[in-house]
Amino acid sequence: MMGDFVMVRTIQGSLDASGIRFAIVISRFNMFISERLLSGALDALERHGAPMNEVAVAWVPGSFEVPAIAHKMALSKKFDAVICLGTLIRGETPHFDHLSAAVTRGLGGIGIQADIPVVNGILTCNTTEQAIDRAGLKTGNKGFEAAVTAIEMAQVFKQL
Ligand code: INI
Repeated sequence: MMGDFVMVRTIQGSLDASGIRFAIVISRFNMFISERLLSGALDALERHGAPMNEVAVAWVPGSFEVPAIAHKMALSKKFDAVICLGTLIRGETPHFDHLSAAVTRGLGGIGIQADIPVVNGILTCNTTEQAIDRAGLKTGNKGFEAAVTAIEMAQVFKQL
């Protein structure tokens, strides 16, 4: 019963982005889709009150390069959260499985090591159509969702 636990301290993040400094790392590969993820992320930050003049956007060639720059930005102390965006599409490379595993593992490690939230907004899709659907068509915009996750996580970090 919920009432049995009234004395616990609940830690949970609000979706208030005011005063939070965000970095975005984005891959240029599959730019047509990734730029829509960026629009979604910026839209989410602005609508939740983030100081937009403090948002930094770093472009890298491909998703494989995202973790290295995310790591640098996370360690710089200039940001409170890092949002990583990119688009990996299986149809276009036999390296898809290696690339997506390396990127996912890389980002997970950075977040834990750097002690600020590092959010994985990199699409891993089987087809271009699936990627388009996740970048603002049928299934929302994963860039927007990644930014909202970063806001919530930054707020959780603030409480700890
Ligand atoms: N990078 C992507 O971001 N998405 C892809 O779909 C992709 N494909 O298909 O190969 C891709 N490859 C480039 C890779 O991320 C690196 O930039 C490259 O291997 C150089 O390190």
